[in-house]
Amino acid sequence: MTPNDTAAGFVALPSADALTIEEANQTTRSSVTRVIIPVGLAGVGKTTLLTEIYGKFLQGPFAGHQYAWSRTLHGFEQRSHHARIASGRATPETPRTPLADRDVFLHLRLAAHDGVAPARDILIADWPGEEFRAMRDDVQTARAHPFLYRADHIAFLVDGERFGTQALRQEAQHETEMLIQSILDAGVDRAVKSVIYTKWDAALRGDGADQLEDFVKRFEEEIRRKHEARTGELQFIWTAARPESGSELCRGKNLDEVLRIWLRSARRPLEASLPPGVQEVREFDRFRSRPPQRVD
Ligand SMILES: Nc1nc2c(ncn2[C@@H]2O[C@H](COP(=O)(O)OP(=O)(O)OP(=O)(O)O)[C@@H](O)[C@H]2O)c(=O)[nH]1
Ligand SMILES: [Mg+2]
Repeated sequence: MTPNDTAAGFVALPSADALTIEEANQTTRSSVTRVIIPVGLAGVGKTTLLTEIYGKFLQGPFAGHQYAWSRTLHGFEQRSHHARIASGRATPETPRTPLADRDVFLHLRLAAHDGVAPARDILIADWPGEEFRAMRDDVQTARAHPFLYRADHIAFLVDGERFGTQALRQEAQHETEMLIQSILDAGVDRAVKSVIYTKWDAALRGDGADQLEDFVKRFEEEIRRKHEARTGELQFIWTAARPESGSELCRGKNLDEVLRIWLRSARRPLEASLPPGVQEVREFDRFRSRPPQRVD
């Protein structure tokens, strides 16, 4: 079955769990693809964000698009399983992303809901927080990731729950700043486009909720002052992918906005080269050798 079959009303059967770099390369060569890398330490909510976006498409059109196909349907299903009531758990949970997934991507093909614009492929990294911790602690680890340089959009995720908790927020801010600095030092400046606060439901019920607005305002001013000269204008979005029951925020709050800015991200020019001193690795060579077709 091919993606074209979905246009005829068929549903693609589950395929791979996730794509390796080589398989992702094939996707980016063959169609208009946005490569998105959500960045954040363990537990910030990366996998939950992705699975909840997928979940929205199971309910119908979302963010001006509808689901057309996925090469990683099984991977989305596996990641969503624990969150479903059917799994029998009292609290929805996302399993920790294993270290072995340090370079895998999930894939979605989305058709424009108006039926006019061409379908879009989107590859979203689901890498474990440990890998980003290693990047934070050593810029060489970031430089060794060929797909970091291929990203059209790097989004930094910030744990809203920690930002809403007085005892945790200074450390959370510090960790985020170190991670941003380290990844920027790897030379990906213009791909860094957004900062996404996760778990906003938990931020609002934390013991520091009454100073949250001021804290976030100062944090954003600081990030803009330090980095926007390199990154260009950054967008800040708060989200609640999977709020706890009783929250006034609905499930998937603001994920439509997240997906829209991901899809709008300008294609990163393939000729965008590695910074001086960074060795090209085999996969990156292969990727650069055959530029994808551009139709937008
Ligand atoms: N209250 C609340 N909890 C959330 C939300 N989003 C995610 N969580 C919880 O946060 C925990 C960690 O989420 P994950 O998506 O596994 O985090 P991750 O960044 O993928 O973590 P690693 O895979 O370990 O790097 C899970 O128990 C989620 O249920 C949210 O919007 N609100
Ligand atoms: Mg994860």
